[in-house]
Amino acid sequence: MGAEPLEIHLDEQDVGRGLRDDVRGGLTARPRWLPPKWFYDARGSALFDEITRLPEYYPTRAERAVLADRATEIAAVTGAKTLIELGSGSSEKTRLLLDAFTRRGGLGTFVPLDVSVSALRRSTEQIAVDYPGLRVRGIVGDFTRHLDRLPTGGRRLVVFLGGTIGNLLPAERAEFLSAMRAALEPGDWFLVGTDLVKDPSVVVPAYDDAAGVTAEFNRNVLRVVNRELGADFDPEAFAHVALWDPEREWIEMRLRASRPMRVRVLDLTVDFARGEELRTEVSAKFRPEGIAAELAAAGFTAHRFWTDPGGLFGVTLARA
Ligand code: AVJ
Repeated sequence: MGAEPLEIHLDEQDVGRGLRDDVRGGLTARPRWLPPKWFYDARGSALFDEITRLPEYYPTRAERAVLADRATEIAAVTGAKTLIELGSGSSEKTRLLLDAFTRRGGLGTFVPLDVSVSALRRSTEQIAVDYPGLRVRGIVGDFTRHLDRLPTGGRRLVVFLGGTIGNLLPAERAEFLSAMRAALEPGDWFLVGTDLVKDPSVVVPAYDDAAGVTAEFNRNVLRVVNRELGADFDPEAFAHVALWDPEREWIEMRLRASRPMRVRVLDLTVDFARGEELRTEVSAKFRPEGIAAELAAAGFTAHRFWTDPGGLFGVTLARA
């Protein structure tokens, strides 16, 4: 059947405006920050795929183990007609669900939503080839803004994998979960993957790998800003930092200026002192009781919670 043309809810103008607003807001704030969604141009998406194969980066393998174990059960319990994936990227692990739904029968449509046009083009074309008979409707959109644009009707299962929900700050997370619940009807389902709190000696290397792939991924945001906004960051002059925050139970990625620098971007002149840091990502880790409480606060009922055998990563199936 082939994938349907991508549905664009975020055009180049919106993306450009969003990036300019984030750069203006984040680079004039103290401490400085940039939101992680800007990592994912074609090169950033490829680097992230490389991260998922690193020996230190356990979340992808751990989540895949849960899905491999539970996909048949998820298909049976939800009986979904439409599978929607938020922040779908390559949709590689989602194939475990698509396989289970294919065995079971009854799934008609797959709707991946992502900010990355390049990732979405590749994944929708491949999935349409590999799952003939499945309607594949890719949506270019931002899961913090476009939940009201999801297809309605039929029994829906929305999946949000990889622990990407951990990129949202706690207040943003509460807002996202409420919007998610509001976009669903009673009887629809929500499947969410969350990396779990564990010893920093395991978490930190996952965000600071020996081969330096995560460092390149981190610096890629500066390349995106250079290309899209004509900034003159010297990415090589920024060191990759991954830091565990024990109070907030999250990992922060930062870029640390290795020398004093003056950067020009938009109409701004941004001076970095040597050692000054720019926060580029928060990746929150969760406790099972915290996940259930956050879902309940948004109006979901947590139905099942599973982990991989190592207890590294959690997957929750909740009902709207
Ligand atoms: C795709 C957001 C889940 O937070 O672990 C990987 C991104 N950042 N290495 C994560 C990421 C650094 C990843 N998520």
